[in-house]
Amino acid sequence: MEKSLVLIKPDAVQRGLAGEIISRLEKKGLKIVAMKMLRMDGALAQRHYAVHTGKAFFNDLVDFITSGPVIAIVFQGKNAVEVIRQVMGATDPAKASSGTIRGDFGIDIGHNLVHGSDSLDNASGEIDLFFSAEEILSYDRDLDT
Ligand code: DAT
Ligand code: MG
Repeated sequence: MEKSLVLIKPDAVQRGLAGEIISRLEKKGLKIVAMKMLRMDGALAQRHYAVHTGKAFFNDLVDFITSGPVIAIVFQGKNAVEVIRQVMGATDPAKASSGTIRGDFGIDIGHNLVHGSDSLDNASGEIDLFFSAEEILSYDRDLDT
């Protein structure tokens, strides 16, 4: 079963939207298998967003993601990577469809509330940045059977 990394970004924590975001992903059917709150430092931010190094928005992105606490969550489920991207909506909240997290709660591409891994390969690398193997739990839920 696929696993993907979600970050509830500093703007969502500040605005009291953490529960709403977790709830939407949980209600979709995804299972939380790891979760922690942390303040990312510059080194972690640069590694997490390494693919964007050198882009015009990179420094603002690192400043933003380190500006306050985030909640890092590993969600597990069928097609978790793609399903999470659908529930999140398009990168630019101004263009994201209504009914998605970004479409319903955001307007600014630099403050788009939530991160979700964009491929299975990247999910695995991103999960390893935030969690040790022991922090990722394996358990059954009644609704999965
Ligand atoms: P996503 O978060 O949807 O995977 P991404 O990986 O292309 O999007 O970019 C990472 C983050 O960088 C994104 O969530 C918000 C910011 N970002 C992307 N493109 C941007 C742009 N053109 N201007 C400002 N910030 C941008
Ligand atoms: Mg991305």
